[in-house]
Amino acid sequence: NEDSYIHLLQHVLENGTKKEDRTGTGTLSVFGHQMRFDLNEGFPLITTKRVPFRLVVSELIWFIKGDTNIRFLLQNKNNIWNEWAFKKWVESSDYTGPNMDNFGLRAPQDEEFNKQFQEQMEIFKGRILSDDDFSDKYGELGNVYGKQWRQWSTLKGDTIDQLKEVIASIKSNPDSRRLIVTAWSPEDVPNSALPPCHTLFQFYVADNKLSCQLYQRSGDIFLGIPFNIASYALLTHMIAQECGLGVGEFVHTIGDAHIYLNHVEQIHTQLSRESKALPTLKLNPAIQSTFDFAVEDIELEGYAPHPTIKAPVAV
Ligand code: THF
Repeated sequence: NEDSYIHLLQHVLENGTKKEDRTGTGTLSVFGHQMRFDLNEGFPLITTKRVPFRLVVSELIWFIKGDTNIRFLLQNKNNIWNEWAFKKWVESSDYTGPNMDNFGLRAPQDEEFNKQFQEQMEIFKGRILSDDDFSDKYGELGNVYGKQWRQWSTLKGDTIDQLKEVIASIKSNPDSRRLIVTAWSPEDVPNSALPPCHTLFQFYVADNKLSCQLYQRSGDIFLGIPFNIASYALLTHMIAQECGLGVGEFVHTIGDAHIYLNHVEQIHTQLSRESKALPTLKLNPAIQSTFDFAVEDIELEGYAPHPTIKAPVAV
């Protein structure tokens, strides 16, 4: 069940320290927190609000493909990475529309500005989808997860497919203590718009079951964390199916675990709700490789959550 997530919400509301952040929104924050989810007890998708699972699926498939351009996400009606690409666009010299400085802070507070922002965002999305040159230039997020997982650049100038190698190692040497994929590259940090939040993950095999632990350096507890739990749980199921293993636990370790101050009201609503039974994941059993899953091969059964709770994303 989702008790460990509910406990995290309560814990940070009660014990979090007020802390300013990069986005200027302000947070309540704790340092160093761990949650465990037994993947045999059901699929850990939060039920006290609706989490849009189809967005989790298309984002994970995007990572697994090694894709770093938001065009694929937009083709799947997934808008969760738009703000980061849009930011690059409106800060570029090619952009000539109305001033969009600090759009993330201004849009939720200023209705007039929000209208302009939505308008510019629609134009931007349209161009990403229809104009190849534009999308190559402004849809590209650079060294984000897809790149680091599948095409890690080495000093020598070649690339390492970390995800492929870790899956091969799970099969050939399941007792290994080196079943690691890292997204954190110190070399890239200074010129990256958003250095990876999911810094490193490790697999572990015991009793023919595959477990996964994620070290997340920074976690947006209300918006991001429910996605992140579902995403790594799904990845673990996919790799377990390929390797002929059962699933064990997903262990989620977070560095700076924070609640944005403009999410506090929403969290009170969420905490007033009773959690429901977790859904069950159904993967198409015919898929033999993690790299072959498409959106339609992944389904949930029995997901009957409480209604959506809207909240602004800090950029
Ligand atoms: N930055 C911040 N501030 N929070 C994050 O969660 C976050 N991510 C990714 C990168 N930077 C981040 C992007 N992932 C949503 C969910 C995940 C995101 C970004 C946004 C979000 O807004 N979810 C809404 C639904 C959105 C929709 O329906 O389109 C929700 O209600 O869950 C951490 O991985």
